[in-house]
Amino acid sequence: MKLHYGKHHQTYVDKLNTALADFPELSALSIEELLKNLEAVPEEVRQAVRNFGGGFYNHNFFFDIIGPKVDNLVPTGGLMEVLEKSFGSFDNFKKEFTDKTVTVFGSGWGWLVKNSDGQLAIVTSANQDCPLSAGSKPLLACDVWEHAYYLKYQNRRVEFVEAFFQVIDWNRVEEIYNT
Ligand code: MN3
Repeated sequence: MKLHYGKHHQTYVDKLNTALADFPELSALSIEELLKNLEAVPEEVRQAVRNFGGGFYNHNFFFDIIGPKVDNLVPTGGLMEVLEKSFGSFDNFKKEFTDKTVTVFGSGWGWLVKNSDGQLAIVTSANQDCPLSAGSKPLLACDVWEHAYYLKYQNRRVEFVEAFFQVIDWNRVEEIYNT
């Protein structure tokens, strides 16, 4: 995690800043605004914003919703009801999230998102693509690039996602869901 945060995450931040150096009007926007309106970003830096901006946002999000010591392994507020309603049960949600996330082909992410119609959905994205660019609000993110798990889990992605579920800060996820 230290390597992931200090090196991989930092690289995205640095590369985004370099890419935007000649675009002060873009630097003035929040990363959310940039990713939500990728098509409005000048073509010469659009891919850089998509890759490095996505990498910056996605990692910030990922590190925000996990923690070394969590109080509860499932949501305790209204989000639990919504998950049960949307997926039948928390266990079903966890199974579907895990199945979809471990089968991401190549590098990418597994997400729980709230779509613009208010429905929850489990989606995946390739590379550093972000659900914000598809009009969805991220609620939960699991990084399944090899750099996220290979040092400790080698090819055992399922074990990594299982471990991820032990460190999700559901109180934080609930906050994000409610804002
Ligand atoms: Mn990563």
